[in-house]
Parts: sequence; structure tokens; C-alpha cells
Amino acid sequence: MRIIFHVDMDAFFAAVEECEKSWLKGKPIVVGADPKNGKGRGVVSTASYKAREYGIHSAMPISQAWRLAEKAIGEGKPKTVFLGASWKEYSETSERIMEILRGYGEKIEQASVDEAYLEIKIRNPKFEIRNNSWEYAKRLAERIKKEILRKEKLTCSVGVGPNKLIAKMASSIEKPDGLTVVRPDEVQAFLDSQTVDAIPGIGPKSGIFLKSRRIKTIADLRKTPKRKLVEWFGKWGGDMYEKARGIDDDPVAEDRAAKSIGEQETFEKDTFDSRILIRALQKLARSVFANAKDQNFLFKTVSITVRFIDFETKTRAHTLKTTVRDYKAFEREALKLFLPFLDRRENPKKKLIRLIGVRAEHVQRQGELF
Ligand code: TTP
Ligand code: MG
Repeated sequence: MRIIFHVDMDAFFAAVEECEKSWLKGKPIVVGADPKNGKGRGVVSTASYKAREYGIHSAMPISQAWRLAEKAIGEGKPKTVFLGASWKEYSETSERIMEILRGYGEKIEQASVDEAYLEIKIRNPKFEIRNNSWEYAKRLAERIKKEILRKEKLTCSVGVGPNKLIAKMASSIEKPDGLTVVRPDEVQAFLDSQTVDAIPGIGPKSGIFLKSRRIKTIADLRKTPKRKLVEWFGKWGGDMYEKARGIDDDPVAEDRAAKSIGEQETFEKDTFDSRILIRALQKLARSVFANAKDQNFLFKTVSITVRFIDFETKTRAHTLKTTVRDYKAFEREALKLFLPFLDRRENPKKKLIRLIGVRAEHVQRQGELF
């Protein structure tokens, strides 16, 4: 059995601002595009929970957020502070938080700038014997929250469950400053009471479609035959069928070091300059290949990672029929995977790139069968 944690910081950008600028304490805060007295374009990155009381939320046009803030002033409520994003501070805070989390998880997977999955190992056999692992997990989650609060003066919400799906849903149910533990025997009841759009991946479109067919709660979804869901949504319908039952065996993916060799580079400044990016990619590919060669590792799979300015991270891999023999072939494969990130295929919004990584995967020592 697995015990998975999902840790998600509360109103992350706004909370970092509030923590660093004492005059912001307790005020409604919006981080995002310049509102330009209501004429601004662009969107809200995030809003503090005080600003959310005015109806302001992430991805809302900044002009609309401005109108809601003005309306609140008209009602005698506190004035909202609008701020531009300071990425450097957020990413440095994020890195320190991930470092704290690393102290607790056997495996940790950073899912975005302010969230991560952890898989914990129950080290103390006493807890196993008493079948009290979930109690232990709860106390561990409390410790994580306390340590982040003490060191960073920030709150987070933690979900604990038997897989990533349940952990993620659990972390969002009691925000902010929440802690929700869903034990395996509680999974179905936990899911059934929620609406279908609480399942990650069911967006407004599928939500509306399902509701038009009287499928409102996850309990309703569970009663829907699999073939119906597949007929409506294809493969995603099959996934929905499983999620409605709390089934998810997606691994917490970080610990790949034993089976692969890789390197990554974070740029001084986020960039979309193809010369800089391609040169960095080639340099990484040569270095990884040289490293693999030194260690007598053979591999067939080349993978690359791209992390954008907003920390969205994509990994793409390609497996060749034979092992990669020379660095030129390795570089060529890495480049083929990377080029779509320079155009609309993988990067339609032309987002700046923060980091790229190159990896040789499924590595085996020379002489081993494969
Ligand atoms: P979230 O974790 O989705 O939001 P949050 O931390 O602000 O609030 P919550 O308490 O609900 O978790 O995203 C983390 C950060 O990512 C957020 O602070 C700002 C940024 N972000 C955007 O820039 N645009 C977006 O549309 C979203 C959703 C987030
Ligand atoms: Mg968050």
C-alpha cells in the first residue's frame, strides 16, 4: 500500500508578497497584469483569500478584477492592492519549500511552482504493527505544515491518500491551511459526495456535457457504464471510469537516477532565443553522452525536459531500435524532441523557457541483456 501526500501552497504568489511586504498584511491582494485603472489587458495570476471574497480568482481578466475591487470599495470594504509578479522571489521561495519537502518524502515529484507529491515510507515498524500508518501520516503532514510555516511564514494545504489522485483532491477540499487524510476505506465516500468537476482533468466542458446528462456527482459518474463514457470521451472516458472509483496507479516520478543519466540547465534569464536554447541543448547532450560513455552505460531512450517561465514542465522521450552509439546521434534525437518547443506544436503561447534537461534513459550496463 502506498501513502501519498499532495502539498499545495495557499494563494502562493499573493502569500509570498504579503509575507515580504509588511504593509500588505491582511489586505486583499491581486498578483497579475497591470490593471491600468480598469483598461488593462492580461489576467490575474492569483488573488489572496481576502480578494477572493470579492469574487476575484486566477485567470480572470484583470479589468474584471479591477471592477470587482472598485465595487467592494463602493460597499465600504478594504481597497485591493494590485501587484505585478516577482518571479525571482516566488521561484526562490519555491525551491526552499521543495528542499523542506525533500526531508520528508522517500520520493518527491514537483508538480508545479507551488505543489508537490511525496511518497512516504513508514520507517517505524511500531506503526505498521498497530496498523496505524495513517495516524502517523497525519502527524507527519502536521509537521510538514509547521516547518513550512516556521521557516517561510506561509501556509499550505496537504492531502493524504492512497494515490496521487486522492491526495490531490484531498489537498483542495479544505483550503486554505487544510489537512485532509483519506484512508483507503474512505475513498468511495470521499469521492461520491463531490461533483464531477472535482476530478482533476474534468474541466468546464466535460463538466457541462456530463451535467446535461444528469451526471452531477462522482456517485452519478460511478453508475455510468464504461462503454458510455468511452463512447462520449474516447480513452479519457476510460480514465474517468477509473478515477470515479478512486483508481490511480500513476507513480510519484522522480527517482529515476538509477536507471538514467541526465543533466539540466536553468537559464540566468528565462528565454525564447532559439540560438541560446539549441546551444544549451547540444552542450547538455554532449556532456550526458560523455558521462554515459565513461560509465559504460548503453541506452536506447533519449528524453528531454522543458520547464517554462510559469513552471509548467513537459518531458518528451523517444526510444530508438538500437542503442545510441555516438554523441551526434544522441544530439540529433534530443534536438528532434526539442524543436517543437520553439513553435506552436509544443509552445503555442511562445512562453519563455526557464530550464531544459537532457536524459539518457533505460540505461543498462554493458554486457547486460536487453
Ligand atoms: P495555484 O496553486 O493553482 O493557486 P494558488 O496557490 O494561488 O491558490 P490556492 O490556495 O488555491 O492553491 O497556483 C499556484 C501559483 O501559480 C499561483 O499563486 C499563481 C500561479 N498561477 C498563475 O500564474 N496563473 C493561473 O491561472 C494559476 C491557476 C496559477
Ligand atoms: Mg496553490
